[in-house]
Amino acid sequence: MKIKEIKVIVCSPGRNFTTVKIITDEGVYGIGDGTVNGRELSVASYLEDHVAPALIGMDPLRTEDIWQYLYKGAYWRRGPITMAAISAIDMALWDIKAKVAGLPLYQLLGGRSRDKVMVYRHASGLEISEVVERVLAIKETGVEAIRAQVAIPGLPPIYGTGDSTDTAALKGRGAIVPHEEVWATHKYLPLVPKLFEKVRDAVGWDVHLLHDVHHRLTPIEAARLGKDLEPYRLFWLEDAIPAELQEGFRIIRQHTTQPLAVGEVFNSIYDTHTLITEQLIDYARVTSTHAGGVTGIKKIFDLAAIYHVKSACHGPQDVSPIAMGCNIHLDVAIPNFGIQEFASYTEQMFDVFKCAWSYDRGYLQPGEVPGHGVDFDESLAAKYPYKQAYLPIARLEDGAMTSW
Ligand code: CS2
Ligand code: MG
Repeated sequence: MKIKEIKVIVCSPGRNFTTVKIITDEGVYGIGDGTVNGRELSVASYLEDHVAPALIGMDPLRTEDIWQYLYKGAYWRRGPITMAAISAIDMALWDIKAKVAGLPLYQLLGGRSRDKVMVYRHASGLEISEVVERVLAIKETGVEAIRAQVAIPGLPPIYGTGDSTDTAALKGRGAIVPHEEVWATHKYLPLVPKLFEKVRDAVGWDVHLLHDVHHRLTPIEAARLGKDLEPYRLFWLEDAIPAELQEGFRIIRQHTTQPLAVGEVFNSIYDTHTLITEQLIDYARVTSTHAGGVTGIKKIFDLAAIYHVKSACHGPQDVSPIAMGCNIHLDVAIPNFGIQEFASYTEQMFDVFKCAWSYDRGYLQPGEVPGHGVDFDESLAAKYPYKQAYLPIARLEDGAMTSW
């Protein structure tokens, strides 16, 4: 079997996605997700200009060798664009391999280790009372784990609180530019424990509660927040500090028993190995789109398993339904599954990406069809052309740039 053709398609059924389709000389094909939010065209260009031409004629079943060819073979290693391209190819190749085997992907990853995949869903709002209502409403739908976020009084709504801001490009300076958010740590820090006091009171102790800091604190601020949240026993505190400073987690760890999660922006095992081997985190949030596909995140989760670190694949809407499918197959198979983020998708997205995986009352199932079980409607996708969009940026109240 040989790789005959590689198509790269960028479409926008409500948001932008970069999708790869690998077609073999025997007619079997596989699809993969290479979406990097706000950088979709860069991944497409890397794939089209540099990756696809080199892979034509190769044996698609050599998933590990092709992964190494693209990773070790490239002098310029790692980075979100390169790794998203490798991820997309890798997912498509595993799809082909599992289709050829006539098995759902999870069977090739060791078979089932569990019956179902627990998810967490998002509750957010401008006021604490609004968030509490949403948490209760989500709980009513059978969900057992909920992330709660609230806007900071006196500041405009930010990421994860009001309307979604994560594709909010604005017209300005004669072009489309990123939406700008305002951040004030001293207003945020006392607010979050108040939020969780109210949420915990309302929801009781059977529901797991999570919170995403989105990389906005320093280590000592995060340590303070972790201590203040201890009475409410969060499932985790996510992305407490900018993720690239792995040493910073030592400071947080010294001060709080609050479980910690990080990794949605990581793209290789080297971004996270200190955090894992020093047991500085509890959950690794890498996802198949950004950390090297099925092959890449399996390596990370296998290392993590040795150090009591569990999986928690990133799963917002910009991780496409294809990558969500791959994540779910890994989630059922690996021994150290923790939780799966699930923001779900719109009907328009589900029309373009046909999924064998399914969601019901707080749990996901991978489906039993051969491959990863997600197909892509190319002609429908063509009706939704790419639309320029950005992730927001964040500034302090004095106008200085800050992490988001
Ligand atoms: C978030 C994401 O899902 C999460 O936890 O942090 O919404 C993230 O901001 C986006 O995926 C960025 O593209
Ligand atoms: Mg996050």
